[in-house]
Amino acid sequence: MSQTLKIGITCYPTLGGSGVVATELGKLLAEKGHEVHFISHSVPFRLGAFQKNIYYHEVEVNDYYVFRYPPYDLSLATKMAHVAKREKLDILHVHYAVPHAVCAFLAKQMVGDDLKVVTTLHGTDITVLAQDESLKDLIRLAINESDAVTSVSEDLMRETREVLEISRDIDLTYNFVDKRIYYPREIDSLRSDFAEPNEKILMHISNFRPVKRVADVVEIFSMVSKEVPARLLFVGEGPELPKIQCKIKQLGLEDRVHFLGKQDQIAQVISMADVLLLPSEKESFGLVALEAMACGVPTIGSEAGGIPELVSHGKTGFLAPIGDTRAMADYAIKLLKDAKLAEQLSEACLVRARTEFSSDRITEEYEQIYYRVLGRQ
Ligand code: GMT
Repeated sequence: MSQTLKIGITCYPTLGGSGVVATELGKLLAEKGHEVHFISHSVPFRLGAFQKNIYYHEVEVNDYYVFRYPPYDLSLATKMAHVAKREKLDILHVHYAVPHAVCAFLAKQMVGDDLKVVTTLHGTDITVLAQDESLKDLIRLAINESDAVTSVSEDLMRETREVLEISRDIDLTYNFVDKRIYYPREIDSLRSDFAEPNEKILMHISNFRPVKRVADVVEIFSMVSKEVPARLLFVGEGPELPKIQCKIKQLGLEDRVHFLGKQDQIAQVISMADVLLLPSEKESFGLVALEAMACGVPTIGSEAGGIPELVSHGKTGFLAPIGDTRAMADYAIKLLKDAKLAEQLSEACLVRARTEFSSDRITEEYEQIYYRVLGRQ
């Protein structure tokens, strides 16, 4: 099927893996000739340079004087409906149930049934928001009324069914990486800014929210650095950062820990690492572990959520129960002391990322879902 479509995409444009996946998907669909319309409050941060077939529609919030809280969700729903009618969209693909799938549901009521809604669940909409009784019915409605629902892992699919007590079909569509961007980069000069040639680099990249268990990263590093000359690089920013900086000071590790802040060129940054640490409490997928995998960097982390579907234990990394920092440190020591094992894992990472999680494959899976809901298969 090569018929091109008109697709509206809504995501959280300013942060997070869900925004990255939605934006990269839109760019890839546009490259394949589909017309892609991003509908959001800001330009998606990974959109980059002007590209053929990509349009951006900004949602402006009406702050009429009676509104105590300007209703962004209503403005978004209205904008979706306007864009869908004017541009004759076939599909609205929304990333996150709240509020995006709810807004798409409203837009569909305004436009008519020819407009099909595809909702992708990314995690915290289910693992956090759907636990809130006051939001449960709304999330269930948005999911049940979507023409197709996709989940980024089997674990998230299971949790969605369990928490929301729903039985509808959900497609498993893993996240992906573009191999033209994510591949092992030449990093010798960058690396020497942080580590001596004999030192290993451990890295953690996140938004430093409590679910990421960043304190575990510090504990793991503290144990590892007693056995292996090593440095720890933190990438990203977030609420736990000050606490973590205190902990590093208490443990006397300041000289060996570096904070790089938010970074755009993640492939270059990750390529410096010998291992990525991801000891999260919750993680529906763990996009950063896939980005690392595609750069040949194994992950050591927790067995939370969808991580075991992504990181193949013993082959592309090592996993331990949530909070078992001793086991994670032991795996890291084993890996960092054994050059042959490290090379084996690194090669397996490249193969797995390029086959199981290739952008070509996953983009096609999404296209098949679009054609299916439109009855054009
Ligand atoms: O992990 C976060 O805090 C950000 C969050 C988001 O909104 O982007 O990430 C979720 O979606 C990503 C893309 O599908 C997944 O890789 C993350 O695992 C997921 N986060 C959680 O489940 C905590």
